[in-house]
Amino acid sequence: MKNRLIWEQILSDDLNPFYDAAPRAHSTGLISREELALANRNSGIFLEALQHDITPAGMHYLLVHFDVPNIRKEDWRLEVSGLVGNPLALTLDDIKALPAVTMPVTLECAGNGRTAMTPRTCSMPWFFEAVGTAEWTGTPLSHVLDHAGLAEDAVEIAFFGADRGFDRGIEHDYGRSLTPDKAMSDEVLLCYEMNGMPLLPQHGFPLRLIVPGWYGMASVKWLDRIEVLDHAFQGHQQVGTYRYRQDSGDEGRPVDVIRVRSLMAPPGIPDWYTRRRMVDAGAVEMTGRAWSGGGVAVERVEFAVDGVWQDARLEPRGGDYAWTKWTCIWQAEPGEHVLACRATDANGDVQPLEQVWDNSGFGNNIVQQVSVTVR
Ligand SMILES: Nc1nc2c(c(=O)[nH]1)N[C@H]1C(S)=C(S)[C@@H](COP(=O)(O)O)O[C@H]1N2
Ligand SMILES: [Mo]
Repeated sequence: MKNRLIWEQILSDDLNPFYDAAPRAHSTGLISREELALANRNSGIFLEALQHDITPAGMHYLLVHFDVPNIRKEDWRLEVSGLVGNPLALTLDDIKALPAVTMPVTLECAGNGRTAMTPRTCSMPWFFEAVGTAEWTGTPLSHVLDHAGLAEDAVEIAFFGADRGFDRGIEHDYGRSLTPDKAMSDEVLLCYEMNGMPLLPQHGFPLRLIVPGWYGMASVKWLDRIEVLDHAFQGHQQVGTYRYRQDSGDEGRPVDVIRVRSLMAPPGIPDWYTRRRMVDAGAVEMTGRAWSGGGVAVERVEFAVDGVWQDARLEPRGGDYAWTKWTCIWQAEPGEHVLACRATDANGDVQPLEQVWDNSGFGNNIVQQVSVTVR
C-alpha cells in the first residue's frame, strides 16, 4: 500500500530527477562520494568528549537531512491546526512565557554504528559518534496542546520542520508524528535553548521538539507546524524510512525507543592518520558513557581486554533521559590489545557482540571495539 503510493508519486512526476536514485542499493567496498559529502555535513561527537557529562554544543553530533533553514525569529510562528478547538499561531515569546523545564537528554541517531554493517546501507556513514547529551530548555508540549484543545478523535499529531527536500524521489517537509498519549507525556518538550543558549541554527533555531528516550529522528528541528490528524500520519519520514525492515519491500515497524548502548573514550594518544592508539603500560583509568531509551536505567557496564570481561563502576545519571558515566581501572600490559565495553539495562537487554541487522542499520547497538598498542 505504502510503497505503491510512493512509486505512483515518483512515476507521475516528470520533472523529478531523483527517482533514478531510488531505491538506493546496498554497497560494499569504498565509501561513495555521496556518503563522504554527507559525512562532511553531519559531524559526530569526538569520542574523547565522552569525558563530559554535558556535551558542549559545538561537540554535539548533527544530523541534517536537507538544508539548514535561515529563519528570522520575528518572521517565525508555530502554527497548531487540524483537529483542535482553538487553532494557534504562537510567537517565540508566547512559548517562552509558558512554564519552562531544563532537562539533560541523551540524543542518538537511529543510524549510529551502521558502518559495522556489510554490505552496508548507503546513508550517513556513522561509526559510533552520533550521540550527545545536552541540557535542553523548553516547555512541555502538553501546555501548547492543552491550549489548542485536542479533539477527542485525534489519532496522531504531526510535527513539521521548515526544511524541505527530496528523499527517494519524494518531496516533503521534514515531518514526524506522535500519538496523542505520547505527545501529552511530561517529558516531551518544545525547546528553544541548548546548554543555556538559544538553539544554534543547525540544532533547530528557533524551536525544536525533544522526545527524550527516542532515537533522534523524532525530535523535529525548525518546528513551525503542528497538525492534529484523524488518521495515522503518512509522511515519508514516518512511513518511508525510520522503520525496522528485513528488506526494502517490508512494511516494517517504526523505529522509536533507543536501545541500550555504551561507548568508551579511547585511552592514550592517537596516530593522526590511522587513529590507532598508543597507551603507556600501567594503571589506566578507562571511562565512557552508557544509556538506554524510554527512561530505562543502565544497570551494568562491562569492560573487556582481549575478550576478558570485568565490571565497570557506574555513577548516578543526571536524569531519567541522560547517559550514565562508567569508569574502570585497566592494568595495561605491553603488546597489542582489543578493548570493548558493553551495557545491560534494567529490562535485562544487553548489547550484542554480533549484531542482527535490519535493512537500514537502524537501532543497532553492537559492542564498540578499540584497538590499542601498549608500550
Ligand atoms: N526538521 C528536521 N528535524 C530533524 C532532522 C532533520 O533533518 N530535519 N534530523 C533528525 C535526526 S535523524 C536526528 S538524529 C536529530 C539530530 O539532532 P541534532 O542535529 O540536533 O543532533 O534531529 C532530527 N530532527
Ligand atoms: Mo537520526
